[in-house]
Amino acid sequence: MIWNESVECMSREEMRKVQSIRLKRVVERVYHNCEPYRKRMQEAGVTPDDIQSIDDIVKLPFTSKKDLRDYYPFGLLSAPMSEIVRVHASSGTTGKPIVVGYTRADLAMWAEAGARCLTAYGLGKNDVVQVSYGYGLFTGGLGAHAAVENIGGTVIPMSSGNTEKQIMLMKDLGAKALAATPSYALYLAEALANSGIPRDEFQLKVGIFGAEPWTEAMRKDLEAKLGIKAYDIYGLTEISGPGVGFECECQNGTHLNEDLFYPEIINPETGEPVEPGKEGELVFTTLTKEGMPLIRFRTRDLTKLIYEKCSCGRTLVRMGRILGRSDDMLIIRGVNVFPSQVEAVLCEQEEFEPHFFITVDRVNNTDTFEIQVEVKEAYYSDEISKMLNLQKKLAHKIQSVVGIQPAIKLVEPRSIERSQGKAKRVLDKRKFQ
Ligand code: DLL
Repeated sequence: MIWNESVECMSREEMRKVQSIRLKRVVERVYHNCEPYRKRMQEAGVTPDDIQSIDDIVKLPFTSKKDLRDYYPFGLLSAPMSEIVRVHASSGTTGKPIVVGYTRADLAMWAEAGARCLTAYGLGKNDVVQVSYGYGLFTGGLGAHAAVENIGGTVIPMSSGNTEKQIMLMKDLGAKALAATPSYALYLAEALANSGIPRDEFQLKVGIFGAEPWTEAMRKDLEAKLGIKAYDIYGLTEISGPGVGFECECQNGTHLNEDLFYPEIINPETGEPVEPGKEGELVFTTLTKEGMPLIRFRTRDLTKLIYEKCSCGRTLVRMGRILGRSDDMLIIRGVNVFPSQVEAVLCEQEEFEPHFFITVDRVNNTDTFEIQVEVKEAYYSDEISKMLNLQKKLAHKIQSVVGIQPAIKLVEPRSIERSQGKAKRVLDKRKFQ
């Protein structure tokens, strides 16, 4: 099933027409209604008249996270406050959050994007969906919630936390799908196993996982532990929230709702477009938003775009898995390391749980790289030699993937703090020096 076939299966030519019309409209909107955008365009010597088709997008200046902070809270709105019916915010690593305002039409557009996702996961009006993303300023809870209502499904607005109750309601209310971060889903999987309730008392079949990078290996792990099919959902507060992109049954990349959010991939160093199919930084222009449209917003997410038609019939462009944000990337002794690489190794090793914590520091002018890893119950032992062997094996494996050797610290099962939202897996002490 496809929610909006006329759009999701549109020919490339038609899609470009839609994108061109919408781009012109949104550029007019920000130029006339948002001072910082007008100034920025004037400085770049561009006027709305210079934008005649989607190809002209490269003439427009970028927007960055810093702009959202500089114009905190409402400086980038392109609609009067009287039109704004909701705000969401994303907490940055430092200082003030980023605040986004939505008009009624923005919320409807977002719910449309979400409905396309859920339909692609095979869900419909007869299905119960447990939304275990946090409700509140975070877009996960309310975003997924609106999507379920839009397809006519039944939403359990659980939010995150209260794990025992999550399990009870999942069973009692017959949830077919669970929407959560992959790390929280992992936690729920553990809790489910420990509950002793037989799996066949649950109706759960579908996982709707996103809000943080996760690997193919983690997908397999979650699918095996929960007995479900796990789908990716992608999104970010600045652009709307969950539903910017979704996987279809082919699971061969994440389709982007490109009639609503126009994607580009640029070289993060130069800002120039990369060759088609190459990896780089994902940039979005919101094509229909009214409250806070963003032009060429630099996400810092690293991925690539795939334009070949998907076997599901959708023509919506796909993006590859997100390796991580450029700001998640650690540079340790000159080597680029993504926490997702560590996750992938752990999921593939029988002896360990994919729960880990990386600590990076600088001692005597040299970077240190330590990873705490949980050993599975069955492999945890008091015998030092056994533990040393495991440690060596893992250090070696990680070195072969990331390029440098970590100091592995093996810890007892269930000793690393579980996450109920986005996992925090890194402490970079060098930042405080
Ligand atoms: O995480 C929105 C969301 C909620 C998406 C629920 C999916 C499900 P932010 O808090 O603003 O918004 O964080 C956005 O999270 O730029 C990516 O770095 C990361 N991210 C989101 N989805 C995925 C995904 C929400 N499926 C940032 N895979 C984005 C990898 C993801 N990274």
